[in-house]
Amino acid sequence: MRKRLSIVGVPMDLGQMRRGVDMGPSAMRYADAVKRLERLGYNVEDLGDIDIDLIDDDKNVPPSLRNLKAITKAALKLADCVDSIIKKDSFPLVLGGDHSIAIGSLAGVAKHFRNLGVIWYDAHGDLNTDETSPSGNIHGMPLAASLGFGHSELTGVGGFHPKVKPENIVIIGARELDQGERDLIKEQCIKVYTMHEIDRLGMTRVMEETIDYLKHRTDGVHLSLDLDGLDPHDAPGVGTPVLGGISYRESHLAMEMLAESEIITSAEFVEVNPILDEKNKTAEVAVALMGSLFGEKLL
Ligand code: 4U7
Ligand code: MN
Ligand code: MN
Ligand code: MN
Repeated sequence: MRKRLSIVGVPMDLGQMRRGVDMGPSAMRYADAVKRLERLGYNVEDLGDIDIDLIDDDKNVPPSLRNLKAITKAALKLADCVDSIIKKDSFPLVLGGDHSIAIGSLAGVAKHFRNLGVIWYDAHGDLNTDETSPSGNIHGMPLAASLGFGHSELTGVGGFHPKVKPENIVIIGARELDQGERDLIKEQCIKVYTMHEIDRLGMTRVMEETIDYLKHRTDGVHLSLDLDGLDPHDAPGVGTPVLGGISYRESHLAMEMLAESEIITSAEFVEVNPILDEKNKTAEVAVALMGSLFGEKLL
């Protein structure tokens, strides 16, 4: 991993219905993200937050794509920001915000890798389109959009698509998938470790296989970590909690193995909602996991 690290916050809450997730970046900063990473020897710059403009959807935007205009605009800004971070040879670390921001992160990162890999650590697949989404919430669509499926304004961010090929994706922690998402996973042969595989194989084997799989076929890997991938007992401050998730310890192990593998070239931590949290627990968990991802060790 590079020794320079650039943090950018994206106070976005328009990709879903529960207010408060726009305060995620502040909560992770309050949990001392910057100090924690500096202690590991990184040269950390905090670029602050991207401005999110409220743009009313015009009459052409269907209710199945709530806040399409504002989300697209934020994605363009974030893509530019991530692009310039990589250009100056720093590691982009994006703090969310709801998961719709991944459309921008991936658009920025994908400009730099011909064969980008993506680890999607999440209870959900985020593989809906406006045609399959049961909610119309764009935070359930970013992985589909990055594959080139869905509305052209979302897939076209950055002026090219797809950002990632289906065979370069690994989803870890899935336990709630909509029918359209299941169909897309099968049709596109996307590799998924559901909670069943995590229980059965153990996190060690899941991460060994994931790293081995991505190492050989990609030239960079983006980690998109939705805090709802963790069990709500360990990460209660999320908008769409699902029981039976990945534990705090398993998540540390996963991050430690990624650190050792040195395959990760960009990362984002999303869906931290301080209003739904217990004290600042979920932000603290996110920052602790960042520590492990960037090489923190006890001895
Ligand atoms: B998250 C959902 F229907 N699939 O599309 C949807 F269950 O970024 C949830 O992973 C999406 O938190 C969750 O609205 C998006 C729903
Ligand atoms: Mn999720
Ligand atoms: Mn998600
Ligand atoms: Mn969520």
